[in-house]
Amino acid sequence: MTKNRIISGVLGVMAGLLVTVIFFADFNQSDNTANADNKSNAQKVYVAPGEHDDYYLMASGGHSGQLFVYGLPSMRLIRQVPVFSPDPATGYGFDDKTKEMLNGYKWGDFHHPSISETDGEYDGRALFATDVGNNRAAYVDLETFHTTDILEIPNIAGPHCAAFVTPDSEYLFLPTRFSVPLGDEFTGLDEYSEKYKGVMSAVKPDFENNTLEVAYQVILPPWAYDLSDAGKGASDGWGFLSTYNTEEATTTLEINASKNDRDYIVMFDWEQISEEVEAGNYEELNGTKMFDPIEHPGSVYLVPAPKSPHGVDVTPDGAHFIANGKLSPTTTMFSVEKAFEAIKNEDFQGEAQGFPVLTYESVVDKEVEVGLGPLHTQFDDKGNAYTTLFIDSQVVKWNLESGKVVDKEEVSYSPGHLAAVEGDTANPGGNWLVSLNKIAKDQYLSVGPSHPESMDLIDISGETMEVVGSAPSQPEPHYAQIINADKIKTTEVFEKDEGRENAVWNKEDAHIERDGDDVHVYGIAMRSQFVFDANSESPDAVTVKEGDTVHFHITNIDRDQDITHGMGINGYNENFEIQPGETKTLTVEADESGTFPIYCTNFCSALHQEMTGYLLVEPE
Ligand code: CUK
Ligand code: CUA
Repeated sequence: MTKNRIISGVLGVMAGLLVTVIFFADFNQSDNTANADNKSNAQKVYVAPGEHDDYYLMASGGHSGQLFVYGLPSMRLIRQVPVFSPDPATGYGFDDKTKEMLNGYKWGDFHHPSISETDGEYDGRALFATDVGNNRAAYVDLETFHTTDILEIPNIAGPHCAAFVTPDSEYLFLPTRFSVPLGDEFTGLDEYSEKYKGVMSAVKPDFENNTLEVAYQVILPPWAYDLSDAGKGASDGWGFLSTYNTEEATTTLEINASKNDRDYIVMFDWEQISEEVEAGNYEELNGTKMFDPIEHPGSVYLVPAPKSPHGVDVTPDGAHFIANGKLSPTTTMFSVEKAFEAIKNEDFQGEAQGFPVLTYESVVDKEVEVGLGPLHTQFDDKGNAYTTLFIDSQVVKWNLESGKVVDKEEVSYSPGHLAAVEGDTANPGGNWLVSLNKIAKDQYLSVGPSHPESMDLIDISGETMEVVGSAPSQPEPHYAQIINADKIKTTEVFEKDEGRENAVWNKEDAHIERDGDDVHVYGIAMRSQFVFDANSESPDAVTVKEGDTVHFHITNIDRDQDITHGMGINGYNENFEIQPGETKTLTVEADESGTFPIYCTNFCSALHQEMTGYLLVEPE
């Protein structure tokens, strides 16, 4: 290149730079305001690498059966916690304990997370999950983010529990979407109205042992119980359920369950019911205490609500409950005080399936014209409600006092639930709201005919709402709860418990015991080796005979934060992780002779690749 050409080249670059500078100067000037806004929105949601989000968003994973944990406001997916379905990444459902917990189930349909509460506020101890698909409830310990118990519940079908833990976590109530015949005898659909029942379960959490048990069940009419919420404050001791199909249709529900102008909100006095059950007013059915409120009246009342209501939500002070009629353009706000008054005055318009129906007029406070397809409502700290409009693809903000719509915000698209910061508690945060949209359409890079769901992050700190962020999610969050991060106190490593069953804490103690055809391996995992038998020439090999059953009891003796080991057996269809300080047992059948490499599946050190061993199965 000649000197001249270099100079002209430099000049060309300078000219280019000048154009660039002028272009940007111009852009900055002409679009100053929009630019500043964009910047502040970006700043609002930006959480720098290494910094932590302010909130956890705990989203149900729908028919994945898992819990999705996001950070807010960054909307980063932090973890998927397996609850109702197996998970190869962690070996959930593979090792003996979780395999027994899952009991063969391949899927679950988790709609509504419910964080435990004290005084009507999230306390960060546990999260409860319910499985609409297979009639289970689960306890997720929020110290470890591990599912510690799964309860299979008899006599019910489709526990579609909403965020419905009572204010001091006395009970988790599980009303059901599907009515089924009571008892074990076959009953055809022709006897639906008489013999089918919607059974609601009261499940009691045990915070000492991180477990759940059925306390009792309540017989309700054969309707679909959709959502529910616990009373608090003014309505403490009561629960509220929305219903549809009070038509009692058994076929083509889309048409036949939408005929009535009004279905019911069920109000029930769970404190009274609990006392009655305590006093012995129940019958046993399949091992549970079954309470019949028809036999023992005075605890269940019906309030007419338009029209096939979906969500029912109690205001933070507990003085009102709000029903969203999915086929009505209004949401209806009812007064708890008026309802109590109407019950006292027996202001009944008649009865349905033997239960007294209060007159609509005696309980209604106001109808709010929100828009099309209202589904769910949350609250802020300034007396406002936020309701999703499925058909309009909007979130509407309205004032509880005036009943006036304050603002509407477009979301993308078709929102189901929404979650505000602690927005279903006695003390909502009032700064963020996430719209859980059912349909993402064109929001993200296309991945073919089916798209992820979408979640829009909305700033609700001002008078008007603004979408400031968005994140995709896997199928299919229904509800989510947002909890202050400082309420969650996680375990750093599992305690070194010398007395723990099957645990070995020194590699010198690793050994193998044979008991007939059962071989018990008491081994350790540490950076960067497995030791199964300290006295063997190949301490990282396990030799057994074809036909043996091998129980790997493995303790991760690395008690440093985040040093997790995994143990995969090549060709064996088995893998599980062992977190720092944890002991797990995996049982496999050595039913074919051969050589099966064992290797660590979690990258744990520079010599992770060396962390291998063998399962040697000798022919018979
Ligand atoms: S349901 Cu899914 S959008 Cu199961 Cu809470 Cu309303
Ligand atoms: Cu242990 Cu990789």
